[in-house]
Amino acid sequence: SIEGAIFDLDGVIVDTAKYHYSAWKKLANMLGFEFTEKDNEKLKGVSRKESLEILLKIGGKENEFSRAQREELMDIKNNWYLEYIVKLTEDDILPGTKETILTLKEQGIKVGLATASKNAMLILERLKIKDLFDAIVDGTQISRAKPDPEIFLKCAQKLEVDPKKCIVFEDAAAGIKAAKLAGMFAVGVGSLDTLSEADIVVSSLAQLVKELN
Ligand code: B16
Ligand code: MG
Repeated sequence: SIEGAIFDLDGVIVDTAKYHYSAWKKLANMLGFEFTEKDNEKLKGVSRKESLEILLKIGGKENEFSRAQREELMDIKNNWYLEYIVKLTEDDILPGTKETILTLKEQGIKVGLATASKNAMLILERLKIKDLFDAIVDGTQISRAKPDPEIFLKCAQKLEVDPKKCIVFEDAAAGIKAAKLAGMFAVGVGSLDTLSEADIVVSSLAQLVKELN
């Protein structure tokens, strides 16, 4: 039986994935190349640093920048991203999110958040949902990015729940892989095309709520 539920943030609870995409696209254009929505799938759930590596490779510029310049590029991208984030409000919480979390809690299931984002605390403050979680693990607390299972195992540990008794809600292929490597039940939130490794796929948490009712 399930004792813990772990949520991804970007793309599951709030649609920041589109802001990440806009900011990365702007960076690619600044560097002189195109960056498509399909390219962007490879960045979902992946750390900022690794995202930049993937992006530079797509533009054929993987050998062009020093470490210091790469830090600068990441800062530029993050500042663009933050311009969107500071405007987030409670209305940006995706439909079905609160209902899903509250339903789980009513059943005595502990609820955690596991996100690769280093901006997570800011986002949670904007959305006013920090208190909904019994445990939070963000990008500042992990050393290995998804698809490594570290983030989910750490969250289960904080929740004091056996990883095998956890269910994960994820929108990224890398996150589904991480959840499966952690021995958890993985719910893909999005499309079957990209999330085929998940145990089940729902199009959104709103759809899940509708199906459960
Ligand atoms: P930041 P998640 C991930 O969040 C995003 O999916 C990914 O696209 C992003 O690069 C990563 O966070 C790092 O975010 O630049 O804010 O530190 O999906 O794991 O909640
Ligand atoms: Mg995500």
